[in-house]
This record gives sequence, structure tokens and C-alpha cells, in this order.
Amino acid sequence: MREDTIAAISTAYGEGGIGVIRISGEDTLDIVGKIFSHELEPRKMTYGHIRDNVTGDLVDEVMVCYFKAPASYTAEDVCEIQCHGSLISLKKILSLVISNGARLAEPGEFTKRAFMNGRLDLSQAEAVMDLIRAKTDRNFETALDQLEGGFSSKIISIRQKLVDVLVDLTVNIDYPDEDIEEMTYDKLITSLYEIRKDVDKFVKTLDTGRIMREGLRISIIGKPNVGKSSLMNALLKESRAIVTAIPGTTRDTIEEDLSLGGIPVILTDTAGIHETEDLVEKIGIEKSKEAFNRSDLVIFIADLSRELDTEDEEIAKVIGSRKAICLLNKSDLEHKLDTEYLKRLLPSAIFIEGSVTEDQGIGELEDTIKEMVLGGDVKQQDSFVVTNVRHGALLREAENSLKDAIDMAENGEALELLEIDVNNAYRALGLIIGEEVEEDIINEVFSRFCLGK
Ligand SMILES: Nc1nc2c(ncn2[C@@H]2O[C@H](COP(=O)(O)OP(=O)(O)OP(=O)(O)O)[C@@H](O)[C@H]2O)c(=O)[nH]1
Ligand SMILES: [Mg+2]
Repeated sequence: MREDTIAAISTAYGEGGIGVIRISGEDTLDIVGKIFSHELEPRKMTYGHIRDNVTGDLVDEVMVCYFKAPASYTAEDVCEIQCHGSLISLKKILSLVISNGARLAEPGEFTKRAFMNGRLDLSQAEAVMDLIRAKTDRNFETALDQLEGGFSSKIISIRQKLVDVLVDLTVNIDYPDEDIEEMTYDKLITSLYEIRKDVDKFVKTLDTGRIMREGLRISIIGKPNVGKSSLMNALLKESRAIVTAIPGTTRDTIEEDLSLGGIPVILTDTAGIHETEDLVEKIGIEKSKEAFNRSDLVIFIADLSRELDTEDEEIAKVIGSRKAICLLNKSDLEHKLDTEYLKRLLPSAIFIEGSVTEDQGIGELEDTIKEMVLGGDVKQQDSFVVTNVRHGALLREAENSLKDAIDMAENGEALELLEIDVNNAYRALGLIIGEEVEEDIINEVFSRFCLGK
């Protein structure tokens, strides 16, 4: 089937030094030839002028780069016209390209063609979008690794191991009487365990991946008037939440985004948790319990200037042995809090003493958060972090199927039954790199791209 030739503005909208119009498809050279009179050579930039081929008017002074199929982004003939970065010029050239036979590209269509023509696999194509959207260095590096095929090649090697198992299974199911090496359950279980371990390595990165994608959820909890909203404002470096000396000032949860040394963070200030008869505040407290349960990290604030009371103890019970940071606030005032007792209630917490209003200990608090994310259990230096939601779901599916297969093998169940699960794991991993991907999934993936990519 002959594909349309497509075109789009590939640079961002707005003013720029240069702008790029990208054209891809079999008619690329013909179309460009009508508005640009110089000879084009593959992989060379050619200087010249774009002229309206109907009126003969000069449109812009440009450089045209020609990539001959298949050595191009899409694996088709591609031209990139670099013009002055004004929307006027970009739009005029694009409309000339279109009136001469190209069609406006859909978002992601260039990358989709690269995938369809086998230049990229699906996970690599998705990496292109992640690269464009990356807002932190870490996200960019992960996407680049994925584009370079590091992730794909690992998935391919896991699938290869699964093929070996599937071949063994099929031979034993279909030709049980032939004189072939018999499949022992022991051997099968060993292979499946090994494969599951490989998949598990990726599944373990999904939490970090979510944090990199959506941000680390931190909520600030504590009884009324300990300085939660003050801390929120200090971390945001602006007066976002209302701060007063009256207990119960914050009645609803407040959520704000910020970046802590490159880590995207979603910070939640909550209504003080305490037993109350006030209906509005009760709802607020429910919400803060919810925020707490959804959070990756809690900052529990206790007030050094007051004695420990049942409210503090109740909150400490909610946290229990979960990892948390405990800020002993108001160190500028006279100390009345029994910190030793509190430390015994929170065995896994990291304690920091400070004063929000005097800006004491806030830097230490920020550093501690960074360390917990980057240095602690969340960071896996050398392993690839899976950030893509679609990949995450498929990895989990593969892992579950493998688990079921192992369970059945350990119970000595029929090979036919087991094969279904092994097959499913194989299929799920294939979907990550785009093997046997149904068309609607492909369309869904590429519809998320921006125009001109
Ligand atoms: N002396 C002193 N006062 C502080 C400190 N941090 C906060 N405060 C004061 O404590 C009072 C309560 O602070 P908030 O930030 O509103 O406390 P909160 O925990 O959000 O209170 P609720 O919203 O009522 O639960 C305010 O008057 C703050 O100025 C501190 O480190 N030292
Ligand atoms: Mg408050």
C-alpha cells in the first residue's frame, strides 16, 4: 500500500532562531522540488530559497536537509526544511508543502511510521515521547536508555528463555512417546524461577518509576497548631497555607507541587488529626488519614514546647513502624516534650529538631527527604527503572502468570494447563516491545505524541 506523504512543523510553537518543517513519504523529493530549486543530496544540508510555485514569490531563506530512505527517522524519504523561526514563515512553507501534495501529519505519526517500518520497537517509540516530556535529568536519562534499546534487549532475552520453556513444553505435550529428553518438573520449575526473577527485577522498580513519573507524595501530619502549614509554606518558599495561632486553622487538605533537588514532589498539608465533635473538621481529618495512606513519605510534626499528649500518641500509632520523618518543631521555645518516649513510639522514624519560624533544621529536612528517595530503598543505581504505566501493567501480568505456572508445576499439574500461563507471560512481554500489538493499542500510544514527532 502506498502511504501518504506527511508534513508538520516539528519545532515548538512561538518565536525561535530557526523553525523546522518535517516531511516524510515517497513524494517528499517531488514536493520539495516544486518549491526549492536546488539539487538535494542525501545527508547533506543545502542552502537556498523557498518560492511559492504559483505566484513565484520569495517565501524564506532556508537550509534543507535530505534523508534518503531507509536511513531516516521514519525509514522513508524525509526532508527537514530549516527556516527562520517565525510562525509566519513556518505556516507559509507548511501550507505550500500541503498544497503540493502532502497531508498534515497526525500527532506522533512520524514516530508511528518509524515503528511500523521496524526502525524502532514500541517501547523505544514510547521513549521518544518520554524524552520530549522529561522534566528532570533522571527522567531524561531513563528515556534515553529506553530509546537506545537497553530495556527492549532485556525483554527480548527474557522472552527467549520463555521460548525455550515453551518449546520443551510443546514437545513433551505433543510427542510424549518420541525418544526425546523428557521434561522433568524440576527442570521446568528451575527455569521458570529464573525467568520470574528477571521479570521481578523490573517489577521492583515500578514504585520508583511512579515517583519519577508522578512525583513523590509527601504529607505533613500532626495535631493542631504544631506548625504543619508553616512547614508547607517554608518548603514551597511562599505563603500558600494560612497560618494562625488558633488550633484547627487548616480545615481541608492542601496539595502543591514542588521540586526537591530534581525530585518532583506532591506536598500535602493536612488538618490536624485529633478527636473532634466538629463535623467540618471531622471530614478534614478523614481526608488527612486518606492523604497519609496514599503518601510515600510522612512528615510528622511534634511540638517541643508542649507536653506529649494522647493526640500525639494516636498519630504515632497510625504511623507505627512505617518509615517517616519526625520534625520536633519550635526548638526556639522552652522544651517540654518527652522526646525519648516519642522515639520509642516511632522506631523507624528519622528525627530532626528545628524551628520553622527561625528557619532551623529545614535544610536538614530537605536533605533527608532527598537521601531517602535517592540513596535509600527507592534508588536502584544500575538497574533500569520502568516509568511507563503500560509497561508496568504488562510486567505485573507476566509476573502473575509465571507465579501461577510455578505453582502448578510444583503441584505436578498437567503440562497443557501450565503452558497457557507460560504463553500468557510470553505474550504480555511481547506487548511491551510491540510484538503482536493490536492496532488500537498502537493508535493509543501514538496519539499521545505531539505534532511533528
Ligand atoms: N515559636 C514558634 N512558633 C511556630 C513555629 N512553627 C510554627 N509556629 C507557630 O505556630 C502556630 C501554628 O502554626 P500553623 O502552621 O498554623 O500550625 P498547623 O499545624 O498548620 O495548625 P492547624 O492548621 O491548626 O492544625 C502559628 O502561630 C505559627 O507561627 C516555630 O518553629 N516556633
Ligand atoms: Mg494548618
